[in-house]
Amino acid sequence: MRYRRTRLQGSVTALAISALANQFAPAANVGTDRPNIVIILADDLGFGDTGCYGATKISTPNVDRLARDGLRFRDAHSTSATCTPARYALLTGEYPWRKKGTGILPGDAELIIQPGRTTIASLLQRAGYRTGVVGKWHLGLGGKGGPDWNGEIKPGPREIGFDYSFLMPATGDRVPCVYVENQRVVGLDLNDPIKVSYGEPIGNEPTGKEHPELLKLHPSHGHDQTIINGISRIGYMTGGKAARWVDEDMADTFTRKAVTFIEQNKDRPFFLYFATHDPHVPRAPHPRFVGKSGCGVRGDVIVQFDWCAGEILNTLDRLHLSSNTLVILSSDNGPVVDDGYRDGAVENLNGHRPAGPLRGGKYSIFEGGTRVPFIIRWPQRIKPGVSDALVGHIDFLASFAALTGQTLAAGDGPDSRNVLPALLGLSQSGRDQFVEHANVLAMRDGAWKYIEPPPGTRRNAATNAEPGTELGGQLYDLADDLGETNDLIRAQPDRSRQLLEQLKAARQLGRLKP
Ligand code: NG6
Ligand code: CA
Repeated sequence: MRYRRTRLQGSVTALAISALANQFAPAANVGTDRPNIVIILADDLGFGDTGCYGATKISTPNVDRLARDGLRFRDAHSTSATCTPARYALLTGEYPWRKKGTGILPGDAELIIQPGRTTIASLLQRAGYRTGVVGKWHLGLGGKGGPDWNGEIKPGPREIGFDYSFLMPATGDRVPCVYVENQRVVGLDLNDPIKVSYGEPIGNEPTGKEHPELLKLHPSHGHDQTIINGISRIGYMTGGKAARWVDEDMADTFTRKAVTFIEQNKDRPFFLYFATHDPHVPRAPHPRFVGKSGCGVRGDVIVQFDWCAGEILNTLDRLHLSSNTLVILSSDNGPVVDDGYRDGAVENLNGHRPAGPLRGGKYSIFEGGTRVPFIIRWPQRIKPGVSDALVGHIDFLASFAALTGQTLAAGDGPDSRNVLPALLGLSQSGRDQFVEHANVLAMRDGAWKYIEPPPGTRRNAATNAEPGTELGGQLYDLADDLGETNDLIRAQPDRSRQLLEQLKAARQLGRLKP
């Protein structure tokens, strides 16, 4: 037991006892193994987007290699069908719908996770890990009033447990289009300060709305404000010209930073949260990936994502770290094809099915919204295979606590469950119940799924996504009907009522039964 900080197991006696206990504990609870942990989280990658999950048109050799050597889950979930709430839950272990202000954030939002709160990063820090986040953040930065782009940007990742950060602050399609490394905008010239507005237009830079002739990528919905790198965005921005990113280089930039973090920390336990931009919009692959998928630009950025994942795996191999590194690859929410730019993704799909056999996708309460690719590899401990255990990103907190021999304090990760035995392939069962979240909530109890009725039924105008809501609610038996086409709400009123009650209890109690 060589914890740098032992807030939770303070006294020497406690340490000795727990060391002794660990000696005899079942393998899944051994708290002295400290594998490096790398989470590779794609943005909007669907259940059917990779070869190991059945894609036949898009080639993803690196993701497939990870699956071949690891455990591939078929019923693993993000909490939510969009980004901010999904990432909030992944880090905190709390259902995002319990907290106001966890919806899709604008690029100038303040940090929505309370500084000092236990997250997977601070938990691993306590176990002696060096922690880093590279890539998409989208959880807000700064205190009240949002971030000071021209000064020190805090609170942010550091205040919730990350020693190192290199961020895209919000999304690729939202201003400001600059990177933030630790607490500063990278490459900022203070004589050209950054200003950002999500209300009134500011400055006199051209917008997509007024100057479509300047665009290399045209919006299909929204996305018609300040033009950066020939692409109009959500929000207005002026200044920071020298600091602006080039979309085509983003995958390389993030990958380089992630690889450097691994190299610099190869001699100690480290935790890397590598959150790629791909395949989110705007899709602007590096020229070497253009046309490589045969399925249009969305396919090309999936090939680019696969390359990024491969670089991480190659780095672990090169540094002889693979056998004791736990790698998890997943996605923050389901897939979407037209998400606001006319990039040809719809026209060029070429028969590819981003959600595979699932109904719905991003924004949807059907399984396509939150059932995501999820592969875990730890050669020293996990036997390769496939698992149908029900698990969620929300369970990382409690499971990593178990892995590193820590106890969570009351109130930490209230909805997180220790599913470590399932993650390690020692058990085929994960959690019994799980709440899925899009515009409404759905209760999963084993293979049964109850979708609550919406306040009003509407299609998502921006994307034509299928929200999946029906007045009166819906009931599906996923064991028989993975594609959610046979609504049993009328046929099974008792079961529907029971699931509705479970959902109510989850809402009220703040806690599901373990
Ligand atoms: C939506 C955007 C969409 C995307 C999404 C967030 C429009 C019309 N649509 O509001 O393009 O940015 O927000 O995606 O503006 S997420 O993966 O970060 O949740
Ligand atoms: Ca997303």
